[in-house]
Amino acid sequence: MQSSDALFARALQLIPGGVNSPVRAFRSVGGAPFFVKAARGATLITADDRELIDFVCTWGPAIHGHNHPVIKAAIAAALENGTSFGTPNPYEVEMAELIVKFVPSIQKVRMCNSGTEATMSAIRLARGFTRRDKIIKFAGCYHGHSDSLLIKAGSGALTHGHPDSAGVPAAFARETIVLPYNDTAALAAAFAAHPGQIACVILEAYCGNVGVILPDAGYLAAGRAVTAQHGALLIFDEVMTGFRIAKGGVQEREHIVPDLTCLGKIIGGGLPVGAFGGRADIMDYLAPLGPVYQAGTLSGNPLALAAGIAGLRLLEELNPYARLDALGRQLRDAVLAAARAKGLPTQVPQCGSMFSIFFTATPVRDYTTALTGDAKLFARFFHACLARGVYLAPSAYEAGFLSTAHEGPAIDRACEIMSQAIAEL
Ligand code: HOZ
Repeated sequence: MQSSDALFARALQLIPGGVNSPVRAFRSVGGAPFFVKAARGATLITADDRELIDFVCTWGPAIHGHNHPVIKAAIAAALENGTSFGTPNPYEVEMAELIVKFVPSIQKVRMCNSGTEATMSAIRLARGFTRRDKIIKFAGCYHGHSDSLLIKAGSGALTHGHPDSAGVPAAFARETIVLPYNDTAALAAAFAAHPGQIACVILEAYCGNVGVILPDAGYLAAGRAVTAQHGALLIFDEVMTGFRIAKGGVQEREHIVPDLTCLGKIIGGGLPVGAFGGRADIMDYLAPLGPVYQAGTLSGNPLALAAGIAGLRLLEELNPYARLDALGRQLRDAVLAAARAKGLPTQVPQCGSMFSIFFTATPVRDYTTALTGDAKLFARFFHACLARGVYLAPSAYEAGFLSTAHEGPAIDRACEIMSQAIAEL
């Protein structure tokens, strides 16, 4: 196999930036991305035969680690019967039953192919149901790359300096109201300023795309109350947090009942999947029952759903959330201890198997405070970790993810490496 450098040189000729999603590029940390030829458990094996302890976990889906034998076997079994039918298949019913069982706010669900499709479709459904056009999102929250949502967006849009993407018509952007996260007064003021015009509020209940940011006590409940009061829908984007923070996602942990929920990542077991669901009366506005159109040739794909169902059943069987939280706390404590020893002001927001590392003295509670993190120092930390065998997301504004496969030697070694990397900064 060619080296990562040789493969990247070829990719640069034919693929914009050499990557099929900007978050994979190393432009904000410097250097060039490595290519991966295989992944097992907590480990990536690069084209250059390096073994890296992976905290990207394919950007969230790999909660059981890479290439889990149960998921692999489920895909192989499904493959025996074909790859796509273009008609309903039994996996779709089983997946819907599992989602509805674990996420009680979801009474009906529609499968699609990515988190972007899920959020885009949920927004259209909210607009169709309420017959209103405006939506509210929060600065730094990233909900995929549809036009209405690429405004003050996090993730790669922020990492690469384009939180307001070019190509989004001004007329679309005008319908998106952007507010600071964790600011209840701003939310109430926006509803007061646009009476009867706001279709929905969409948020990452726990932010993961500007780094991890957790809601202040009472913030989500205030969001639920103000949307209900004004006849707007509350949409939780749980593409990252669904089945990761708890089986029922953030909404289970925080006891909030949103009107619609967007899912993805874990429910595909590593294959491309998205889903959105919620109150039956709202979901029944979708075609063919209702006037809101949404569709997809590969939606409910048997391979993807077989993988996702196997992953969800494993979560049901193992209930690994306390173990994952212990791993997250071990990592957070190690990083904070090393930073303290170095005299380096550092924040490590962590919840369960999600974490971020911000080099700042300012507690991070929204987009503005996230930007106080020293991105140049993060880049040095990133490379110091990578040189020693730990792969973090190549951005100061992404979440890190843990899997059950990190338990044992991988987490111990990673904590040691991250501590050394901090000492060297
Ligand atoms: N939500 C993921 C990153 N924050 C998406 C990964 C991607 O854009 O490729």
